[in-house]
Amino acid sequence: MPESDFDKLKVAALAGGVGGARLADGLARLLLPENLTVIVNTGDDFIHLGLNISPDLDTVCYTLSGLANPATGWGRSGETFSALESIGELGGPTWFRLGDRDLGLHLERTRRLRQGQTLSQVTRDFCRQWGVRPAVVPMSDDSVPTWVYTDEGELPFQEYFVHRMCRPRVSGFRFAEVEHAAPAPGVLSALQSAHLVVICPSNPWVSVDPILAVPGIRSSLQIASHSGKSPVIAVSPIIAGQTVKGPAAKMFAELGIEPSALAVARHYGSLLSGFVLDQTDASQADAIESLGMRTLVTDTLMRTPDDRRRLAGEVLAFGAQAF
Ligand code: FO1
Repeated sequence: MPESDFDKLKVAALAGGVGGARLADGLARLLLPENLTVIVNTGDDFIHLGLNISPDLDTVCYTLSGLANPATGWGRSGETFSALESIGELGGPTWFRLGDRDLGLHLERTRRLRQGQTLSQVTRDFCRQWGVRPAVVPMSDDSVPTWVYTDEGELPFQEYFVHRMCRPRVSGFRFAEVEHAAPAPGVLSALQSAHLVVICPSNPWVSVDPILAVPGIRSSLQIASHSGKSPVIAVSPIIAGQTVKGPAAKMFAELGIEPSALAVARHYGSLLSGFVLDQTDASQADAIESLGMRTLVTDTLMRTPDDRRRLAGEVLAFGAQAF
């Protein structure tokens, strides 16, 4: 499919952390902005230092606006940490590395939420200020915090993931109150009108499952996929048994799941029309196809902005074959 044909494609992408944000950025480089909606996990959100923090939403917005720290993938480039140092001097918590500029965002978001604006309204406005043109939408405006079942009891997600560096042994996850959550405005309409749905290379268990658990989202994907109207394509976040970022491989092992592209494909199962896996995992392609989905084997590692664009182009061309 020539790149010019991408102008006709309407895409909804589901994204969590850094890998998801990078593929979303590749998609944004190829699609018309009005044809891309990025639906983002907010299960990682938490209140810290009295502020509303939305790590995955911020990672996506910073990445799409070119403000992201290229080394970590989260937070902003060229950050300073004077406020955090000052908090530390006073004996406050410094385990969650909030930079000065990033803190400005959290202060302003918290102020607006307290005034009664919704998370999707605040996000839309921040994106406009940053010049981010595709729609970036939280999965829900309701709070759906992820809790982690561990051998040390139930822990809030960031406590487990960042503070405890995934050291406690994990046995499962809970998305609190998700049954009462509503998809944020624009989520279901984006899924219903998309020609193609892309599940970005984000952790299936903690970044994508919270999105799918919001009532109405999984069923919209199921209808899209099964009716053949809009294929659902997932990109594996696992390359050669490892995650590119984050300690998810340890998490998988503790959950009794072999960290592999095949395990990810099995996890999404019949939701998918197609699956994109890394060339180092090519030997798993036949087993994945036997699950009833087509496969694309390619280089899925996104080191540079050019890689994001190339991978996004391959995903779009692969998805569009069935469209
Ligand atoms: N991840 C870390 O591993 N350590 C941090 O100190 C940290 C700070 C941080 C600050 C703002 C932000 O938006 C994200 C931040 N992250 C940090 C990343 C983040 O918490 C996780 O990677 C995601 O929640 C998982 O997708």
